[in-house]
Formats: sequence, structure tokens, C-alpha cells
Amino acid sequence: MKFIHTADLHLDTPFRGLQIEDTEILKKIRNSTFEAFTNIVDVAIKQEIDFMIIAGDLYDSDVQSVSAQLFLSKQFNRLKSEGITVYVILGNHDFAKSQVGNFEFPDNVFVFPSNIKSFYHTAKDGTKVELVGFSYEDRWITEDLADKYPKRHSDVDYTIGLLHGALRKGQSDNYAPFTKDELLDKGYNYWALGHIHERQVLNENPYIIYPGVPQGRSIKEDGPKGFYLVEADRHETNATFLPSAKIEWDRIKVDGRSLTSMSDVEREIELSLNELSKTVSHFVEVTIKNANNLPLTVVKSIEDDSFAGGLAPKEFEDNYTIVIKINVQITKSDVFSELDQTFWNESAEQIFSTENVEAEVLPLLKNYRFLQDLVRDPDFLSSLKNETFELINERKSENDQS
Ligand SMILES: [Mn+2]
Repeated sequence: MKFIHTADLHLDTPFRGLQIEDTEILKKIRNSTFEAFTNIVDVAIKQEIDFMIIAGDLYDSDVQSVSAQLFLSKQFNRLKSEGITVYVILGNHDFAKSQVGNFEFPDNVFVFPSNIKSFYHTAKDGTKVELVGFSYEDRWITEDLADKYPKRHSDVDYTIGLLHGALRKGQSDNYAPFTKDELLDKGYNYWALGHIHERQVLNENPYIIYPGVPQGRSIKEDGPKGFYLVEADRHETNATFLPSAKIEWDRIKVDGRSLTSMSDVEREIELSLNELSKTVSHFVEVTIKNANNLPLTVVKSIEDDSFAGGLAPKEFEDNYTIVIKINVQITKSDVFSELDQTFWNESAEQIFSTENVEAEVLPLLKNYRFLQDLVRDPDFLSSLKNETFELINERKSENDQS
């Protein structure tokens, strides 16, 4: 049998705060969460899957726009006409109380209630599947519901747990907290998770997967985004990640050591942009590292957003590449003001002395002799100092720009 596991569609994300004026491009951005789901439905139909799982957060806002509701109904109807069932749990963005008065979904769509429930599905190849899950009634769930999932029954071939939640951390566990062992303990064949927007495979046998968002919604959600196509029988499960995003957010790092002029910078950025795939659009944040040899006037004009704007957009048929931001990082000490520099020199001397590090760190390492030796190594001290300096520098340039 075949099924698709997706989550966190966040349909109709408003994409606020983007410094883009081109209305054509803005329109494409606002459409991207819809397009990504359309792509998933296309694959579902082409692959003739048995059912689709959506593990929460269909909508971005708890006030669901009519256009998002209509869109979803239309896509669900496309699946219905191909005989594909959809199993949905509601998450913390689309919790049940927020759905009152919404359009009803077509009858191939099963939404889990707020108490743990099982749906049963017989796949085209005869595999008997049990799907277990629950929906968020409200915005937060602090209770350990994972523990309350039933153990695997022997009268089905394949059991899937659906869960919108986060690994228990011990504090602010507001999203149906669970531990990996709790899930493994149930003996299920597959755990279809949602909530964490970055793709993660928490376990492989059996699979416990966060597919991540099908469409990245800001530079914080960078890299390829997609969903999982799963082929399985009672003995074996193969899960394949497939891309669905039409727009990819990318962070690109350029080594700036050899750059001494504006045209150097432009050429170097162009080169790295050319390496990006041409099959999707790219929104790129470029960081020029070690830009120590760039004249300060050039640094200033690069940090001015209009330079990034001047580099874009590049179009490849339907797709385009846009540089949305350029960061310049200078590792030389003169990026600090005189006062900061003096302060840094004084405090660094004090903090990264052998005596101080030994006094502060050694007690923490009393059971780890091999680490104690490392701490006493002068090379380690100086690299610790350099890395700290670089980190402060990075934070500082981030602060200056925000
Ligand atoms: Mn989400």
C-alpha cells in the first residue's frame, strides 16, 4: 500500500514583512503555500496512493480565510474523485474550537476528534490499517496524551500513530509533549508527526517522522521542503522524501577574503546563485564571511538593501531568484568601536586565561580526564577565544541590521 504523510501546511500564510515591491512576485509568494499542497495532491493522484495523512496545522491562522477553506475543499474533492481518503488531525494553529462554522469537508476526509480514536482503512492490496490519533480542541495541550495511545492490536496488519506535538523538554511543554520511548513502546509501524517545521526522522525502524512544512515561510525555514511518500506492507516500510515547495529559502555563505571591490562582490554572489537549482524559485540571504579586505564604503553600500534589490530578480521561465538580504561579516577587530574593542581586550584577557578557565571549567569536568587535558592546552584556549570573538561579531552584525 501507499500513503502520503504531510503536516503543517499553514495555508494562506500572509508572508508579512517582506521587502518586496513587485506585485507579481508578491502574488506568487502568497500563493506558495497553496501551490505546495497542490503539488502534493498531484503526486497523490499520480502515485495512486491509498490515503493521505495531514498531521495538523492545515491553516496558518486560527481565523481561517474563506479562500483557504475553499481551496482545501477543492483539493480534497480532487482526491475524492480518485478514491483517495484523507486522515486529518487538527493542530495548535487550526484547533477544533477555531473551526466552528467552517465549510464541511467532502466525505472522503476524516477528521480525528479531540479524544484518541482509531479509524480503520483497508488498502487496495488488502492491507488492514489502523490509524490512531486525536485533534487539538484548544491551542495548547500540556497533558501526556502519547501515553494514552492504545498498544498495537494483532487484528490489523499495520498501525499508524498520528500526533501533532513536540518532544518533552521539561519546560513549556504546551504541545502534546511525548518521549520517543513512549512512541516506540506502542509497537506501531509508523508515527506520522506534525508541529516541528523542520524535517526530522526521529527513528528509522519503525519510522517516527516529522515531514516539516511543505513550503518554507521565511528564511528561518530554509532549504528544500516537502513531504513523505510511504510504501509499506506489514513487514517493511519505505519512506521517501519528495519536494513540494515552489519557493525555496536559502542561506548562502560566500568567502569574502579575496573580495576588494563592489564588482568582486557582485561576481561572487552571481556565481553562487548560478549553482542553485532552476526548478524552483529561490529567496536568498547571502552572508559574506571574512570580508576584511572590502573598503568600508563598499560594506556600507552593500548593507544598504538597494544593492540586494539591484541583483534581482533573475528569471528562469516560471521561476526566479531573489537576493533578499546581504550580510557582511568582518572578522577584523576594527569592526568594534573603540570602546567595545578596549572592553573586549580586557575581558578576553581575563576570561580566557589558563587560570580562569581551569577554575571555572575543571570542576565541571572532574569525571572526564581527557577533557581536562584539552582545557589546559593553550591552542584550545586561543581557539575558544577566537570562536567567541567571531560569535560576538556575528551577533553584533545581526543586531546592527535588525
Ligand atoms: Mn505548524
